[in-house]
Amino acid sequence: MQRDDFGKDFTWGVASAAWQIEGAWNAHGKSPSVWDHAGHRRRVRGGAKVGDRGIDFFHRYPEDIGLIAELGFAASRFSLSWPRIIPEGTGAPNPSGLAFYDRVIDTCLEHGIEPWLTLYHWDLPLCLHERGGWANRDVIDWFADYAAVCAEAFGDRVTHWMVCNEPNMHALQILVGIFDRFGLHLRRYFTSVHHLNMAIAEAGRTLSALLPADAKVGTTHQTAPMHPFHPTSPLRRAGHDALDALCNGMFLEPLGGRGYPFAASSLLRRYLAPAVRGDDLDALSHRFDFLGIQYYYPPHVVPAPVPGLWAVPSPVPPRSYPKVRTSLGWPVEPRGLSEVLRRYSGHPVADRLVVTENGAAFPDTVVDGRVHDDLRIWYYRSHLAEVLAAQREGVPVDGYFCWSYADNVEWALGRTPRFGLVHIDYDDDFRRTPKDSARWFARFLAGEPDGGS
Ligand code: IFM
Repeated sequence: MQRDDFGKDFTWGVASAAWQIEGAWNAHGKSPSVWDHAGHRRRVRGGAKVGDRGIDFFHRYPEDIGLIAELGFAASRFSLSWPRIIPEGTGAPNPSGLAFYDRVIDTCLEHGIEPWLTLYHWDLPLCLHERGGWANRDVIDWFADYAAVCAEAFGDRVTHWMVCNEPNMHALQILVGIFDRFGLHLRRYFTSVHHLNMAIAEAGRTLSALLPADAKVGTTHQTAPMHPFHPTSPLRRAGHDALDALCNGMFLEPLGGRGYPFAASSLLRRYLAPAVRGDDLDALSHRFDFLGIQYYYPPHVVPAPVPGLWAVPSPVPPRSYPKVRTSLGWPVEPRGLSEVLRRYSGHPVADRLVVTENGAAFPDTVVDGRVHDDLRIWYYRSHLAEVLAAQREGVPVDGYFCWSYADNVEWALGRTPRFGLVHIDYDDDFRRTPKDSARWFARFLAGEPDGGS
């Protein structure tokens, strides 16, 4: 396997998100986001300082972008912080917030790195959350206005845009009450899902209307193939279909113009249907230029006596499951990546697919200035082989972004899960050390077959 096998126009990039890396949570007029708030309420392992400082990208972006270029990547996917750009959530943008992203974008371009912008990676302004957040239907307009501000500010230099990162995962944070009181907030969850979907479609239209004609507007989704994927008994089939509808279908089917998969789950009929108004199903449908596929692992699904669900991801995978696990306990199953790529090939939401996240956390340590993360190298090689296999079968996938450029704050789990190609030493002034996987990528991107190994 070598770089050229993927084609000359294939995009090689790294990915990150504002709250996970930036720090500077209240600098230059930025207001708190829901995740800052969660950190300050000790809902992030390690406490408030973890999110407040991120990996200090706010101050070190020149070093980081320089390193991304040195490694040979052509693109960097990062998100914009809504509360940095519009501290009040709505209304006047903050010139300092816009100026920060101007500097980041310009630095990328100076290094020959194409910036791929995500509008929203879960850091809702806290002030909007206090007005109901995603459960308040007004959020559709708030988000479209924010999209317009970003398009006007950066559309002259940025060609690739993603509206929202993994709405399914963000909705789960709302479900369990990370930003409120812990518990199961079913009504708020399903209402928020509908508004997220509506906002994604509307912001997609806003971006396409305001950006230059050659701009490409996509959105991303964390795809979960569920095994066994073709269950045999009717109960297993019902469980599979319900869980698939809740993880995947209720997000991508309406965007693709196919409506909600109400038949698959009574939970959808009971809790989501009441949020749907008159013409919503038409408004939900929007064709994007590309769909960002984000893949980590396939949960193993077992039957469960929960009406409307009938199946849950098992915490104890069967013996037949892959033995290699990441430090989060996720089984490493590269074939799942080609499976989801095949599945969404030809989906009406977009013609083109890009792997906008894929990666693994391992317990890396620095020894004599090196991080020997052989497992991560194996992880990337085996997943890239699946991308290539899918592409050779005709799946229209033309990009791959590693999650992540550097270790960062893994949301409520804090600093412990290390997903980066670059190690961050939190005890030594956030020192950056490229891991062996980063060196492997540098050789691979320079054209060495199989990264020279
Ligand atoms: O860190 C997250 C990222 O923010 C969204 N996708 C999954 C990653 C790993 O959990």
